[in-house]
Amino acid sequence: MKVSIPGGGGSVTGNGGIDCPSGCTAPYAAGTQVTLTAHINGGDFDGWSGVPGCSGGLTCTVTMDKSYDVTAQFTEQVTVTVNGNGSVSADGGSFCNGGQCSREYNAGTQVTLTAAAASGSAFSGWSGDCTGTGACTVTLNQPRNVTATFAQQDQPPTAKLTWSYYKNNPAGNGYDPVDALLDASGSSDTDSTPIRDYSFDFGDGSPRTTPQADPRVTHTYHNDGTKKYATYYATVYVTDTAGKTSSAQVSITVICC
Ligand SMILES: [Ca+2]
Repeated sequence: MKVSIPGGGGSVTGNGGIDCPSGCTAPYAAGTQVTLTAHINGGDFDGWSGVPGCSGGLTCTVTMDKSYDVTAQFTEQVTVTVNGNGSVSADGGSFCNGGQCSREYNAGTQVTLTAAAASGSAFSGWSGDCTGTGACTVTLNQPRNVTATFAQQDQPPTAKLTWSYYKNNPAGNGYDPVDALLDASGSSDTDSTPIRDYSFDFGDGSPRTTPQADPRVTHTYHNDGTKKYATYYATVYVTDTAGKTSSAQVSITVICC
């Protein structure tokens, strides 16, 4: 009697000395009845081959009327967990688009898992039975658990700019000079790279401010008298800690004289 366990995934014992994988062959006198028992290790049992009358049960009884080559096929499960926005394919086919997914294979099968990030996300890497960020190949000689983690990619801030008078204008609102408070405090950036600083271009030829943490700045606008209405476009540049910038603009009109 010879027992084979292709790919592992369990063991087989039997009366008369069979204890596979350590002892997979044993001699028997003709006519002996041998009962083989499959012992699962984590996965499942697919079945016996080589003995007429034995199929998927965990035990197989053979009467030794000749030599027997018995194969015990176990299965093992691979479980994939997807953290974040992305998917994992197995050997090129769809496998897991989120949450947790499991699949069973014949023990010993090699499965190659590939991660794909969704738009706006990036693949951070594998954990569990794989590491790194490349393809993940697992050999199913035992149950395998793999987690694919996807992180939201850095997004630029959302810039917002408003303006108001920061002191009463004696000439009346809109008339030269306009003492403007430019306020970008409504800007936002809620990802892992928040807003770092603000820089203002007043739009009247004066130099752009150096980046500052304060989202607000004051500036006095004038009308040089060449036309009744002088309109300026003030711009704020909002930059996050990853260096991504976005901008917003307001217009400020100064009435002459
Ligand atoms: Ca950001």
